[in-house]
Amino acid sequence: MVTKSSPAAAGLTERELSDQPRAWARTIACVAEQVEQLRPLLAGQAVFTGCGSSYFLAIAAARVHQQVTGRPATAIPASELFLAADSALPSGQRGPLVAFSRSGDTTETLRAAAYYRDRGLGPVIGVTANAESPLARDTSAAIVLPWADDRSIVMTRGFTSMLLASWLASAHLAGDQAFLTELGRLPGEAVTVLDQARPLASGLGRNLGLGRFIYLGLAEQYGLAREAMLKMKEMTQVASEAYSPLEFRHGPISVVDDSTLVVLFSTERGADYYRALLSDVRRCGGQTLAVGLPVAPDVANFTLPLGGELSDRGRGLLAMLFMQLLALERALALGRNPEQPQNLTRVVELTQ
Ligand code: F1P
Repeated sequence: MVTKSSPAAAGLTERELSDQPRAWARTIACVAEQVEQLRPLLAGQAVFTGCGSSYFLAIAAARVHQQVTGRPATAIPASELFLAADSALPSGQRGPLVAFSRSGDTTETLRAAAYYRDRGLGPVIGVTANAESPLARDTSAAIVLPWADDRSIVMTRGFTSMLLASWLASAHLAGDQAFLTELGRLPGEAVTVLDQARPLASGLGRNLGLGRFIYLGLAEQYGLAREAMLKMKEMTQVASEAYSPLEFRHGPISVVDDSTLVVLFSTERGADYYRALLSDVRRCGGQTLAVGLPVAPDVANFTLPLGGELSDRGRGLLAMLFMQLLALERALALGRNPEQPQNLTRVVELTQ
């Protein structure tokens, strides 16, 4: 593995995190300009791929693509695509591969793209923040978002902007005006959320009585929950886990104690089940937080209602701002430098 380190600068993560409304607005304009060129390439059954944060966003991208366009879509970690294609790829796969990589340089993602291209399975569409990268240059088409590149190792605006780009492309492809209108509102909503979410993120992030963070998210929000878990791990090295909400009772609930915070991506779908789920967590001594769809005050210890008029998907993207802030606040409370996460490099390049 070769290390490419990123320059550390005080407050870089904070600045990039706070820049998301601007990055999202540019992303919306960029995808609107490129969508006609992408439309023919996106036809057919789609596979979404990436590594780390970019794989987690692939999960959220694939779920929404299938839901919005009605076309089958699946997410596969890049390494599995070339190491275990026989069990990972849908049999008889024909259609686009959408490969996400902030750097556009991650070896596994490039190998997955090459594997797919060499077998003639369909066009490869890169989504990246790096215009000079192989993923931008050597693919059938690319959505390039240079304003979303993070200089920080830990991805913040890169994650949400690449995901937004994918959701926009799916909405354009399906002609889903309601979803496009909703996505268009998100930069404005994000300004408000960044402001309103800070006190809660700071209060919980700096509460060192909490030592384990568990994130629960349904459908596309499962990808978001895994990214929230990864932010906490990368920035703080504090124990964190992620599950599909009702999976949590099937074993993982055994770790809950009074140092556990269970963070639910609160959604319309599943809402009927969440009161009982969070009540079970509280009975085991854990603290609970619902972010997204407003819940009654007695459902969770803490709530952060988001975007009253939005759908689960819009609220989910806004919820990521809080999740990033929570991890950042915990890192600062522990005296860790979020710009220099332990054992991590900005790009994982394989030498074998
Ligand atoms: C993907 C990634 C990041 C992770 C780490 C290593 O990078 O796995 O998610 O935080 O920095 O790289 P990329 O392919 O999106 O550039």
